[in-house]
Amino acid sequence: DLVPIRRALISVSDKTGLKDLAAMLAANGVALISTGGTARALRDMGHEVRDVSDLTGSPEMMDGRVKTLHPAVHGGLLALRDHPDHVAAMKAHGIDAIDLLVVNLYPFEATVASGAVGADCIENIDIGGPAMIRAAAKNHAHVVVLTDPEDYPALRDEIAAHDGATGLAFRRRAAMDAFGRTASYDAAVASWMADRLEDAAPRNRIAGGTRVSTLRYGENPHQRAALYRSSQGGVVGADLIQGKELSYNNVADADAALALAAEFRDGPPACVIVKHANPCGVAQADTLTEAYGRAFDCDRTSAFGGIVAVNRPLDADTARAMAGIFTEVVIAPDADDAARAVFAERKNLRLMLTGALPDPRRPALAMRQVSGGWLVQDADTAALDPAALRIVSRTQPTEAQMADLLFAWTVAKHVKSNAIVYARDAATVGIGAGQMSRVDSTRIAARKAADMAEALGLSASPAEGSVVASDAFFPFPDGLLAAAGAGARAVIQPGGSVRDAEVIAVADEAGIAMVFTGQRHFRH
Ligand code: 93A
Repeated sequence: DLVPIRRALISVSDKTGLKDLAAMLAANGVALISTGGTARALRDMGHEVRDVSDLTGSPEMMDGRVKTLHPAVHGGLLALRDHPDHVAAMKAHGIDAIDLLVVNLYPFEATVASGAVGADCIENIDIGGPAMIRAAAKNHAHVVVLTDPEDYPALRDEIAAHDGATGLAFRRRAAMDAFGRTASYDAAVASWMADRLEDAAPRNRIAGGTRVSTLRYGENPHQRAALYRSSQGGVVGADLIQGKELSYNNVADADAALALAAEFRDGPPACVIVKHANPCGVAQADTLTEAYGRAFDCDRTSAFGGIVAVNRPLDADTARAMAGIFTEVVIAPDADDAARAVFAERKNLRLMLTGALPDPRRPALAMRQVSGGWLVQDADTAALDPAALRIVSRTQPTEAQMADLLFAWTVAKHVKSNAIVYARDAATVGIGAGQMSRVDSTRIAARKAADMAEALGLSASPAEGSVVASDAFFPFPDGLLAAAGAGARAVIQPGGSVRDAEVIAVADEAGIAMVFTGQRHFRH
C-alpha cells in the first residue's frame, strides 16, 4: 500500500510552512504544480514549478474563481491507477496522476471574524479548493491530501520513513482530516448565512463553528476543551480587556450572566452575579453601583469568586465595589477609562466587553450533546405576553408586587430547574436552584433569604412580604405553603397543574395573590 510521491499540486492561501515543505519535496525529486500566487511564491524560493494554467491549457479566469476546476486536475486526482478504464482515459486525454495535494482554503472564517461583510465574504468562499480536497480524499487509495500547515511535518516524517512514499494508514487519516476540514468550512459558510437571516429555525440549520482557541482544560482539569465561534456576537465575541486567560467554566458562567443581564437591556441599571451557571444575586436600581450592591447582598457567600454581568457601561464606583471582593469575571457592554484603571490594579480579574448587549428575543438555537448525538431546540427567547397573564386568586397583586413578580419571573427563567425565586423591590432575596423537587427549591430559597437576613443583620427575613416566582407549576400545594410560610405575599407561576384548583384555594386561604403566565421555563 506504499505510494511514491512523484507529482504534487500545491495551492495554498496560507503560505505558512511552504518553504520547508517545498524544500523537502524538491529534495525527494517531486515535480511541483501550482496556482498563481502559490507558484509565484515557490519561484521566489528558487523552485521549478509548473503553472496549473499550463497543465489545463486554460488561463485562470474570473478573478480566480475558475483556476483548478478542470479535468486535467480532477482526473489526475480521481483516477484509479489500477483500473484499466481509468488508465486508458488518462492516456486518451493526456492526464497525469497527482499523488500529493496540498491545499488550504480561502480564509473565509478569518474574513468573517475580521468584521468584513457582503461581497468580501462571498469572494472568500473557496470552491475549487474544497473540490480538489474532496477528490483527493475520496481517492486516498492513491493520493495523499493535506489542508493544514500543522500537518506538513507529519508528511515529512512519513516519507522519510518510507523512502519517498506514503502508507495507506497515513493517507486514510489525512483523508478523514480533509473531509472534516471541508465539512467545517461549509458549516462556517452556512452559519454565516444563517446569521444574516432573521429566523434561525432548527430545521436544516447546521451546527457550524470555527475553533477560536484551545482552553487549558474543561469543567475539570482532566478534561480537554476548546472554544468555538459560530456567530459574531455573544460571549465568544466579547473582547477580553484584561485578566488571565478565560477558563471553560468562566465562559459558561459569563454566558449565563450575560443572557440574564441582556433581559434587562432596556430597563434601569441591572446587575447579575452568577455562580456555577445559576444567578446568586440579581437586582435593578437607580445606579449601577446600587444594583451591584443589592445583587451582592442577596448571597454574599456565593458571590465570592462569582461572574458579574451588567447592562450598562461600567463606571469607576461600580468597578471599585466589584474589585472589593474576589470576582472571577466582569462582563459589561463597555467600561469608561476610570473603571478600566480600577480593574487594571486587579491583574487577575477578567474584564470582558461585549458592545451593545445581545437582543434576548432574537431567535437562536440551543444545542446540547447527548451520547451518540445532539439535541437541538429553539433557544428559550420567549417573551412574557402581558395579555396572557391571568390573576387567578381572590387577592389582587398591587402594582409594586406585579412589577416584582415580572422581575422574579425573568430571573427564574435563567435559574436551573426546579427554580424558585423570592424577590423584593426589584432585587432577589432568595434563589432555590436545580433541585429535584419543587418544594425543596422553595425551602432552600427561603433558607437563603434567612441567611441573607443574618449576614446583613436584618431583624426579619427579607422573604417576609416578598413575591415568589416558580419556573413551572406547583404540582401540589406543599410548595406554595412553604413559600407562604416564608412570607411571600404574591406568586407567579405558569399554572396548568391538575391540582391548580387546590393550589389556588391554598393561596386564597393565605390571602396570597397568584398570577398564571401560561408559559413554562424549564432549564436544565
Ligand atoms: O476561486 S476558487 O474557488 N476557484 C478555483 O478553481 C480554485 N482553485 C484553487 N479558488 C481556488 N483555489 C484556491 O486558491 C485554493 O484553495 C487556495 O486557497 C487558493 C490559492 O491561490 P493562489 O495560489 O493564487 O494564492
